[in-house]
Amino acid sequence: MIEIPATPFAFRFDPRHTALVVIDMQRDFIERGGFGEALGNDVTRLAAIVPTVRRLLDRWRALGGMVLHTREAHRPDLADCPPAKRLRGNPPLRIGDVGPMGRLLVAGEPGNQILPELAPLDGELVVDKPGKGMFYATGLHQQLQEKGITHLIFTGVTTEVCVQTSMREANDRGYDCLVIEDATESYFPEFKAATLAMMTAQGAIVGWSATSGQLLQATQP
Ligand code: C5J
Repeated sequence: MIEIPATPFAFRFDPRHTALVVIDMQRDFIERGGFGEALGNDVTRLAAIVPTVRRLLDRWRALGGMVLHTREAHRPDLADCPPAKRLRGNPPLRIGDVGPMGRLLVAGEPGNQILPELAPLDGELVVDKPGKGMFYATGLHQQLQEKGITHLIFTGVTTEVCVQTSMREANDRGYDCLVIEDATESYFPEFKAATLAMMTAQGAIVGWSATSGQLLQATQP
């Protein structure tokens, strides 16, 4: 059992029953010309966490822990994309439209690929999710249960959308969840700060937060 200092109090986990979760580190959100930019965001903020996520991946792989990657991805026929999601607002490009990296948020397109620096290795679980949360319409809970996973450590983007939604879904399903503060990012710094504060408030009502340094220190070989 490993214990690390965390907010609001120490987080204890057994790496054999803990998965490192990397949420949506795909070109659609992090590179210019993708879905994130189509929504009017400055995407440059998000790339800053890539080296930190990579350090955590390297450590977790060295420990032999389970790694789970997600992508926000829709089927090419968009049958899994409700009109309420696709037609919201007035962006220049919508989900399924063709942009510089192919069709936005569509599985198999260049923009839907995970950044090469963080590419999944053979044997790592990759979940394509049509929603913001990783449990909705994915069958993931059963797969994690079959592998004996009880704890989840979250990284990725964006803090207040897909990371927070996935962590809340996980909390409701009984997982103990830790989010790594400097391995998650938002287009809006104030939303990131508020999300971390609200999830860890009230005695870790959704879960814990810690820094990558704290996790690396506690998992030194
Ligand atoms: C968003 C995500 N922000 N991965 N998706 O639409 O957070």
